[in-house]
Amino acid sequence: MKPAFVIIAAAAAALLLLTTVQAREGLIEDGANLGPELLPQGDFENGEGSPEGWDEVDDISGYWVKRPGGKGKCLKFDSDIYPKDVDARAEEMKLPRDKRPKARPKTPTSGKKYNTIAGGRGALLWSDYVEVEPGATYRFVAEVNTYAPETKLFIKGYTEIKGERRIGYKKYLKCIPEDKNDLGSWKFYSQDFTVENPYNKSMKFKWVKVMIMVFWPPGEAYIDNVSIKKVIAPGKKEDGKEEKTKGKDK
Ligand SMILES: [Ca+2]
Repeated sequence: MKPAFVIIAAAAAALLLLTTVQAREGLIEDGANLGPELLPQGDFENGEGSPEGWDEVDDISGYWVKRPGGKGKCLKFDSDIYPKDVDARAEEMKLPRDKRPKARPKTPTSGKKYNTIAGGRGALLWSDYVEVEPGATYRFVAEVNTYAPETKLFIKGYTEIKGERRIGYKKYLKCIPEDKNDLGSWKFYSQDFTVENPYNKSMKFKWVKVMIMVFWPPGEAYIDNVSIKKVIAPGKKEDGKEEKTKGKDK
């Protein structure tokens, strides 16, 4: 029996060897048979002060705002901030909402700005756990409007080791328009992912979380309509049974 950390380290190493699937731009309507939405708060419409289904926004690097140029709400991120401002706010975020002071304005940034969060950890926000079926394939979609920074939406897969949930899988969707003229307009990005370790199929990933990371170059980006849906094999229904009209196609 290998210690858990050896298994996790081996999984991480194995996954680094995998070829990253190129993210595709445009709303994907390629005829794939998709299951129901698994990330119900990916539209950021519901909540009180902060969207449901996600960690609380800190109102300095992440905000819950009206969607620019459209109906409803979305997330806004700012990566042009010094880490000390984000850290100070993180301390205040430990207080309950009704005892928490309002976020102070950020310190103006200057110079090459490599020392902002854009050049380091990025502006971050995590979703709650989403249950997944080990080994199944999912379609991950996000709508992003960036004015400068590249955004990565990570899928982090969790496995259970001795009753604890541990990350053993990660993959990301890269969101930045190829054409710089598209900065400042909404675009869909999509990628399919299978939460498994191809070198250790016995490792079962039962949950994922989405981690949004907005980083370089320093600036603002908006995010809406994050979605995770199961990709169902052609001719199969959600319950895995054959569709009668399609016949047997094993
Ligand atoms: Ca929305």
